Amino acid sequence: MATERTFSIVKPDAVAKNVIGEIYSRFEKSGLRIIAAKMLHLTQEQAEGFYAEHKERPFFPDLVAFMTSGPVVVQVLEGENAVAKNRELMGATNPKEAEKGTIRADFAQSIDANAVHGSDAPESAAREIAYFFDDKEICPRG
Ligand code: RTP
Ligand code: MG
Repeated sequence: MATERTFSIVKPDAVAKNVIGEIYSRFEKSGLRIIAAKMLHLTQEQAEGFYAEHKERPFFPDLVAFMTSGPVVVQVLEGENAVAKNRELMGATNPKEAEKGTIRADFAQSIDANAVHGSDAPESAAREIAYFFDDKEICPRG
């Protein structure tokens, strides 16, 4: 199986809860490698641009307000089947529907404050990685 990359965000609620390390530990235990990472406080413009595909959705203003409410940690994960593996670790968008033992079941409180973001396909992963990282900030390992 081919090595793949995905893009991930530890959202403001999880940073505020002090569970960055617990979430990173789940990535690592699943075999995914963190090959780029940084903490930042998204501007309104950065959040709107990142979620541009949801611009017309009724939850868009709340989503942007939430994502700019505090710092986030953004990372690139690499490994076999990284996109699907990360989605599995995250659980369903709504934590009430997320399977036991997933990041959202364990750390999220609502569909807005749902602890993490993860790319939904290799194509969106490539776009999202490029949105936040220059090539020289990514440190793949052999
Ligand atoms: P994400 O993009 O954050 O990884 O989450 P996702 O694929 O599971 O969900 P998506 O449909 O892409 O929605 C992006 C984020 O918008 C918020 N949302 N709120 N109130 C609502 O009905 C609603 N639906 C989505 C969530 O925070 C979701 O993660
Ligand atoms: Mg999504």
